[in-house]
Amino acid sequence: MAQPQTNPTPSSSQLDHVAQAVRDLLHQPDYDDGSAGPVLVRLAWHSAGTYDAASKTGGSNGAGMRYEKEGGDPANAGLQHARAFLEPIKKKFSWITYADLWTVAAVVAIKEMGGPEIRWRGGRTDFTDDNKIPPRGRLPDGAQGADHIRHIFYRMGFNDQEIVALSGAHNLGRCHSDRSGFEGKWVNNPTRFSNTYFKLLLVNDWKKKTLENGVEQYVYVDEDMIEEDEDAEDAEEPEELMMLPTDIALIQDPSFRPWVELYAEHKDIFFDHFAKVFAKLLELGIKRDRNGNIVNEENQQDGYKS
Ligand code: DDH
Repeated sequence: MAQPQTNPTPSSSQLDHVAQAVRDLLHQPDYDDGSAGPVLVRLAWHSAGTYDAASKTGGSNGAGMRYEKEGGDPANAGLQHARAFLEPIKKKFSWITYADLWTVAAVVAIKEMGGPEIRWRGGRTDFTDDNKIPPRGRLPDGAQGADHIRHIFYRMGFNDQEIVALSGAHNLGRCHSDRSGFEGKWVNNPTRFSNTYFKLLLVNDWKKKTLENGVEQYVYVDEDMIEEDEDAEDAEEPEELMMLPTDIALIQDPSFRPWVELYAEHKDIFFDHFAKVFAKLLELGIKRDRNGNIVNEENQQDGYKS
């Protein structure tokens, strides 16, 4: 029987260099809210979120988004920006695989944006063709509700608590009408990792709004903020905050909601749970031997018949 392939995890001094290079590129004054961080986090999440526990397919190994089959999935629209941000690092440190780079970049970005320290393990390999890329349609659709969220995340092996904790990543970044069709940010400071998303979910009166493109989302305008701003001479108009239908499902569902309440009240618990569940996310689809090296098993070598 052929020996399984392994790719040793990078040494800590090698990783320090990569981590520093990621920190150095986060500040992007001309991009979105001034940081590459949020889109890097989304890249890591989408690279792992294709996992299917039943067939043990998909997951963070392979960096399949380099191929049209996965990179061209409408669910991944916009993530080419994240990949382009990281390309110079890949060029400089050619020993790191894309799959490791995409996942470690998110961990570095989260920490740098004020989030928790997340355990990261390397050794992922990159696919050399698109045979092992799973079918499209495995990532969540923001227009749907609690049943859909469970269908998608139970498939990956997450429970309700883990789903809510992971969703706290929407403290970061924004929606772009030319990517997902949704528009706007969830919190006022979208480049600072925090539990504000959960607080806003609970305190605000979210109203359904249909955008010009026909997409429905929820919005809230802080009336107090407008009044204060009217007194100020050169007040900028406050930007409407938004929630996806899937975000609102977290406060409507009786099993999700207690976790939203807990995380809104206890930032430390949220950080602890988020760190654990994000580490778990990044390990989806990965099997390690007793030295921690990733074993590329026979079944992962099999291609998909498409
Ligand atoms: Fe998300 N997310 N996400 N998300 N997500 C979007 C942006 C970002 C859903 C839909 C969207 C997670 C879960 C869900 C981030 C991280 C995470 C956008 C906007 C949509 C739509 C894309 C665009 O227009 O650019 C849905 C649905 C779910 C769900 O059902 C639970 C999870 C689990 C994470 C994570 O990281 C753990 C981040 C960060 C962004 C901001 C990206 C950016 O460019 O800014």
